[in-house]
Amino acid sequence: SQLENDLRRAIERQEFRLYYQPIVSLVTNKIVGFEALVRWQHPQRGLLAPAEFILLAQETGLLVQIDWWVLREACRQMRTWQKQIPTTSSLTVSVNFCSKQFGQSNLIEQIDQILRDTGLDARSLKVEITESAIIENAESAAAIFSQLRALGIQLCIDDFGTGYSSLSYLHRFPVNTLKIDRSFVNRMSEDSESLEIVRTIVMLAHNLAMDVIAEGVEMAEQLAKLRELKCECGQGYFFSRPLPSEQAEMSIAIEQ
Ligand code: G
Ligand code: G
Ligand code: MN
Ligand code: NA
Repeated sequence: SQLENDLRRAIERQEFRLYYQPIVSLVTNKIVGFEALVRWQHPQRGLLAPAEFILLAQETGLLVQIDWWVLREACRQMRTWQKQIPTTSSLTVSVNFCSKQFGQSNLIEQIDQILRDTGLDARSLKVEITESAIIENAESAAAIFSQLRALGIQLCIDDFGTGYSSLSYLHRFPVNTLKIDRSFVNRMSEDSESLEIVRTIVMLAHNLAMDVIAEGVEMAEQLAKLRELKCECGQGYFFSRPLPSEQAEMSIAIEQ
């Protein structure tokens, strides 16, 4: 297809952009990090969200290349902010890994190289991986997690609660954070079952010494409930949409 040809060229032509969505502490109300989210600045179609090209990128095998670019750019950007704005040294940047990238045999070497090239401290990097990507790499996942943790990188399970999660092995993974899928957060104000699911995920995380990010926080009621449940962090339109880098930078600069 035309879009597939365009996608192949988009990498060489550097048409991808990163947007940064703030992750906010529900205790201090301050930004503790950003999730880097890819966009495609298509020469004719304009700025495309991942929904419009991620599946195609996955099917054509191009998503791995895109994700490596995303990792490098996110690390470079965070390092730049840390040099410019002293208070950002404790911020993390979260990057999504697709299943195929997570399973690559030279994963650790490539990440280590990017950290050295960009000068970013491994502790400032957080890798987000979905439950389904873990299942698809079931045999190697525990070893990969351990190696990433040994480097100092933080680990987050994304969209938690939606995948086919095997709670029985969650405790064997050295994961730092569970990110509650936004579908539960969306419904938690009206729907008592969703509220109970959120409560249960928070308890599970805390019992396993993990912290929690609630995704898709849009309303003050949700925020109040999440605070009550002792959920550590929130992410969503209530706080901020994903922002271009200049605006993300302003949002941290004004917090100083
Ligand atoms: O950015 P949005 O707001 O539209 O993202 C939609 C979906 O695309 C999310 O599930 C998100 O995890 C995924 N996504 C966004 N950026 C990346 C990326 O750089 N790599 C991968 N693999 N997925 C991404
Ligand atoms: O899980 P992914 O990595 O799937 O999550 C990021 C996605 O969630 C992006 O598409 C982002 O634009 C979207 N998102 C972030 N905050 C909100 C929100 O408050 N509401 C909704 N509906 N989507 C959100
Ligand atoms: Mn994510
Ligand atoms: Na998510």
